[in-house]
Amino acid sequence: MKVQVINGTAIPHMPWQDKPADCKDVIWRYSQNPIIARDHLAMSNSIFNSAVVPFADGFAGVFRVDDKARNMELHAGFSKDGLHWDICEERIDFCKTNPDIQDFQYGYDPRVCFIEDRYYVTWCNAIDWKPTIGCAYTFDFKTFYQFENAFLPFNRNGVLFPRKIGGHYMMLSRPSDNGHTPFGDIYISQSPDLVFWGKHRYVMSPKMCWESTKIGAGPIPIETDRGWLIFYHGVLTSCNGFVYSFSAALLDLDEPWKTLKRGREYLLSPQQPYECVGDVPNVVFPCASLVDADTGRIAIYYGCADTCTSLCFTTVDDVIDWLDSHSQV
Ligand code: BMA
Repeated sequence: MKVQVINGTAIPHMPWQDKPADCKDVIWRYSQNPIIARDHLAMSNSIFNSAVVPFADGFAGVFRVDDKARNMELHAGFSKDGLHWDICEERIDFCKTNPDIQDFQYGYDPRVCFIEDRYYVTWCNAIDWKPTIGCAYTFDFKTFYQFENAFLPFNRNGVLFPRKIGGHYMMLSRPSDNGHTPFGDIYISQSPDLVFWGKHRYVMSPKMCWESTKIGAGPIPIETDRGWLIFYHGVLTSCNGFVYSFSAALLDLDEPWKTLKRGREYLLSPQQPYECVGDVPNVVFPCASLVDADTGRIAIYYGCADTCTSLCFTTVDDVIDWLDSHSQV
């Protein structure tokens, strides 16, 4: 490995696949995609845009499950191999850490971040049916403790960093509107305690055609000796609607509002049938990237066409080599 992963863990139990000999891209898809079908649960309309982490001797996750009444819910799940998932039939019933926390209205696009001693979940949560960033923590993926929303509406794509930086917790987010938001930049906010957020800084705006409508942070940033490696989605508006692709960037380790490198092109765009056809066509939406600290291999879980969940692979060296030759900041 040329680039070192910092503060990572080994994930030998992920069923890694090597890059196929005929693959010309930096990211390659798992050969049996999608790994979670829309009807995985009897009650599910779709399962997508979900977050997975290494847990105990396997994996755990928080899944976006839209039910057949088209409510948007969050469900916990467990897996030994990262491919075959036992997803709970019942949605997560959050324990409120403060009685004033409003009852769950909807939740979607979760991310899971291990910080210090527990797993934090951030998701798009409604206040009075207006989206912002909901926050909870769990130790076991059975009991989830909901605490204060990070921001006022409207906001989406809240993504925590896995450690404090300069004495503060950090969160990327994407201020938005109450609809399908035809704009969007990534910002970063800082907090001493994960409750009070401030010192907001601008990070990135849409730049290239593939992301010209809006961008939003994806999985939890990966710490490397070159900077924080992030994957982020970008949206193009075509004559037939939005097209969601994703790419990568490197942020400064100490001042992560500074973008060091940023992909000129997408790394993955909707091209396979399960990415192009579904409830919302032409969407790939990454919410988790698991990195094997020993080898630098990366597994990315991504939602497909707002319908099912897939897996793809790359390596830290491959992505950073590509950023070194394909960057436009
Ligand atoms: C975004 C979110 C995502 C979804 C995407 C495409 O605004 O709602 O959950 O995948 O739109 O529909």
